[in-house]
Amino acid sequence: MPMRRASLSLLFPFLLVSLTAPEPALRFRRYFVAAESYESVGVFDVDKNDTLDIVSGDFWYEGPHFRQRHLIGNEPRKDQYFDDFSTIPMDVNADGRLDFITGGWFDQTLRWVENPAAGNGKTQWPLHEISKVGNVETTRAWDVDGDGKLDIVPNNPGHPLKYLKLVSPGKFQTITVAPTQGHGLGFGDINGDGRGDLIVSDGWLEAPANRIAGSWELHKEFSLGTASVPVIAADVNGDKLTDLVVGQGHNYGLHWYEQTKNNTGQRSWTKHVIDEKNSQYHCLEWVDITGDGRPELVTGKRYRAHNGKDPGAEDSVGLYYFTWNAAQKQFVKHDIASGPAGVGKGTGIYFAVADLHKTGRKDIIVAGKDGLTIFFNEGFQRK
Ligand SMILES: [Ca+2]
Ligand SMILES: [Ca+2]
Ligand SMILES: [Ca+2]
Ligand SMILES: [Ca+2]
Repeated sequence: MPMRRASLSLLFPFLLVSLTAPEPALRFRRYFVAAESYESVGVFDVDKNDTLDIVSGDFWYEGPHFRQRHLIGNEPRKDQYFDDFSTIPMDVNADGRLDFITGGWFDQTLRWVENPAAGNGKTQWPLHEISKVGNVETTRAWDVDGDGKLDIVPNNPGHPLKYLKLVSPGKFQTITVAPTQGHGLGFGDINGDGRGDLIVSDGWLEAPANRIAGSWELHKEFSLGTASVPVIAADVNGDKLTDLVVGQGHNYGLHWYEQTKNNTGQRSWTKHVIDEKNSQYHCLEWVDITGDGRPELVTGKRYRAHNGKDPGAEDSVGLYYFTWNAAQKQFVKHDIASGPAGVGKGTGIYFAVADLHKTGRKDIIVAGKDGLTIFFNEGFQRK
């Protein structure tokens, strides 16, 4: 009924504007890679030919098409999982080829997997045990001691909190930070003294001046529950105070905690809802995918995080990005792939964001018990 629509827009021009000018959304092209059920994926140039490759579980996939795949090893299945909960690229043996760091809940071991010098896909990758650290929920890499090099920080619920520093090729030093920790882990400078602090489920640990020999003071200023890995530490609202973005790894909810300080310097935290419609926000990334120079939040629901036993396990799965609306002081949710399992895409426990084809736009690479998929970032939709 074109006549009727025309007269409505004459009467209410603002109505037409508000309906036809939503916040622009990125378009993603979905690209199937493999029907594997590893939950972690990393991106790096395995064979040093200047194309980025994908590494997930027992396979690596040659860029730029990711159709040629090569066997890395034969990790045995543990219950319904593989003991492979991170894919952190790091040249551990200093031979100029990137290896990766992983570890698992069941074997309680961190290990590095050596990218072999010869073979280019014909040789399996040697496994090296780093340390028996306790059940590994997942692992992240941050420069904890501030020397400009990444350290390895496993989340070991119920076990001591520590970071591992690569001190010489193949050799790590373990520095214990706290006697125990819960589910969830983050890193960032909470108190603005220039030193990155560690965030655990029941508070934050203040980095001492000497981050190797000093003691880390726990400030129990919040309780995050069964929190995501990572917990994001970033200044969400632009007031120069570091805030937190926290997913519930095994329950419903995604929140941000606003840091405020009163005039005596007393810190407090205000919890704000980002999204309570989904559960199993286990893995979050804070990265600029829109290309405006400011980071967005990329996350989603992990498919079968606890093999169907978590609240919301029967719900649709999804991968999303959230932009910050400064005027309304809230996050805006954008779908990348949501819907019933098999239609939407779960996020796994460790996903990667990388510009795979040098387009200048960052793509999202997601593993999980519902397969390995790339979402190529095609920029903003043209209307
Ligand atoms: Ca390559
Ligand atoms: Ca190496
Ligand atoms: Ca600090
Ligand atoms: Ca802030």
